[in-house]
Amino acid sequence: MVKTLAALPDGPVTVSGWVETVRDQKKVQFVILRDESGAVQLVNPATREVEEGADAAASARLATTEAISALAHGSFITVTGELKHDERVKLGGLEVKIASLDVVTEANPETPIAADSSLDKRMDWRFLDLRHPKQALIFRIQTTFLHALRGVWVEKGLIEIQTPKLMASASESRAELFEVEYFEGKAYLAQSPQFFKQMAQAAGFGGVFEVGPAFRADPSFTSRHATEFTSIDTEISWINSHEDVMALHEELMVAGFTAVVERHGAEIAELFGIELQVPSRPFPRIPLAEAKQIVADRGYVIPRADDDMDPEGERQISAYVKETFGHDFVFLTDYAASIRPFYHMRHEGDASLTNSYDLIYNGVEISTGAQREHRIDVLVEQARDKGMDPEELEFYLDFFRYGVPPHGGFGMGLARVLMLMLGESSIRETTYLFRGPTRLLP
Ligand code: AMO
Repeated sequence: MVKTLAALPDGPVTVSGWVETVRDQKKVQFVILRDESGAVQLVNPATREVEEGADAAASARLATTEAISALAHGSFITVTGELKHDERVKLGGLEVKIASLDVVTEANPETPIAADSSLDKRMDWRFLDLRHPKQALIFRIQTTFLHALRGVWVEKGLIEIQTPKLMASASESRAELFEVEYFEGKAYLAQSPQFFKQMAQAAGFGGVFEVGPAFRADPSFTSRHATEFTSIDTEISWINSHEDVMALHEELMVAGFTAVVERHGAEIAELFGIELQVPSRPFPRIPLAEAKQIVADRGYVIPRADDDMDPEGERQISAYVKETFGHDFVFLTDYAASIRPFYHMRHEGDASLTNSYDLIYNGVEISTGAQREHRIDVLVEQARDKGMDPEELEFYLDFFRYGVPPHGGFGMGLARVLMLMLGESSIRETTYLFRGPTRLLP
């Protein structure tokens, strides 16, 4: 349970927490004790020796002094004493004069990580790394953000689903597929809930959401890729185009950012040095072809032969949007069919373009969304177009053979949103336990 140190009244208290620092002076000892709600300064007038035959109280004071001198950073202790609110005390203005002290669990005296340890080393010792208030704040923000999104979904009557993570087929590109032994056969780890969230539209649910794990066998070591990540997914029926999906997407982001700014704005400013702003609606929208032209005009030509934005292109278009519209978000729309999955609906009258978008935030893609193709004959054709065997997709294609409304949705990487919101350099910082090509521990 989360306690609040600051809310304790003056007077006798018992407090528990981790030893952050010990200042062992000749006449007085100071300990900074921290729990999940903050810090308190413990003070103990030192008793360095007692005369032979001294009373039990004097011996106890000596024992407490010696215990404090021997305290290792990170030990978990419980202290009883007198609490006093005193503004002069740094780190929260709380001081407890120690009456008794109990070392509940002692920490090894050598701390394996320090403030300047490498990210990799910190990840090896993630539980110690997470003790820093800045790290814990990331996950408080995540809690607030997701809670606000859920508020919007629930208010609108969407249904929460949990889709299976063991699948018989790929749900995105076959290139990034984890294969696992499954009794006598094979199974695949879900790359996204794509097919199952669409199934809910065929089932007549109207609208669904899921916050759950997604797996990608991506061997890259970038700051934005993990082999397992938390995906925020939603899918809604009765849409006219991807515009309706973008409108919901904006509403969710505004709700999430509003809650985070209201609840954590001051702490974010203090610990991350960022004045987080709630984005204004509508977010700017730029068709991809136009965005590429803008980026080229700024002197950056996307080197890849295909039609996608690359990371530098994303940074450039974000810089342009910030300069031109003062906005941190931009929807890039109307991606070429050649670089989109078979299930994206194509433009009426121009099959080379799709009713789709990516949401870019502070220079990085955080989301992909689209209207889906719901006409079975067109869908089968588009699958064939992508070199896929419709027979392998029978279970999915069946959804479209018994009546399905026009629908669409998006998937968004949770750790990427937090990374960009807090100006962090990698999703390793904003993932509770990161998984990458060479990391399966802890
Ligand atoms: P996409 O493959 O673009 O689309 O993924 C959606 C979002 O998920 C996040 N993401 C990742 N995050 C960390 N590590 C990865 N390896 C990784 N891969 C993707 C990104 C990305 O924008 N089914 C579609 C979505 C939809 O159309 O509804 C999909 O999965 O933030």
